[in-house]
Amino acid sequence: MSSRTRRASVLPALGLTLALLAAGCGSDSPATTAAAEKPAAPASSSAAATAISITDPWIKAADKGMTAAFGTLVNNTDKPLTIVGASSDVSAMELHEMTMKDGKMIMRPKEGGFVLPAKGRHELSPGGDHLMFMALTAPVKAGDEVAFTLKLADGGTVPFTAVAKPYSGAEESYAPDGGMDMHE
Ligand SMILES: [Cu+2]
Repeated sequence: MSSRTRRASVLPALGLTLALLAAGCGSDSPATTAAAEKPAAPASSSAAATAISITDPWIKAADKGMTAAFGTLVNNTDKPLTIVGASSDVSAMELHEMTMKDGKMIMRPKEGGFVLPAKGRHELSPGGDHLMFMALTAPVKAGDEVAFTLKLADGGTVPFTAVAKPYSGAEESYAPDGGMDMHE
């Protein structure tokens, strides 16, 4: 805004002519200096959006309380990527893993997040790592599409949509530090 105003007031006609010439003759032109003055676009979120894809995302249908989303996360880059968080309009979210404790499977927050190897995959499935919806604010019915966003360690964000399916498993206890069971 300010650079445009300044240029327009100093060289009203010439600036316009240069801009038109630049539009007609491709990339190597003096007018690119003006373009370079623009603040850099927040590239991280759009770059992140193509860096990670998710195959067959789905969320377990539930009327209330907790539920979880699954799918296969795919890292399309040649660098490892770490997912450190997730968010959704319908619930607070956590990254969870399953582990054995006192002879039964419990789930707990995944320390360090989900690490996707370079060009690698990370499976989220019932009985394994999953995206936990901690407390639904509205029922998620079979066929609903639920939007959520993954947050990367580098600050990028990746939006996804999961379709809701009925599923009778994944009723494991939640024990973030050993003792707490949460049953609906
Ligand atoms: Cu969980």
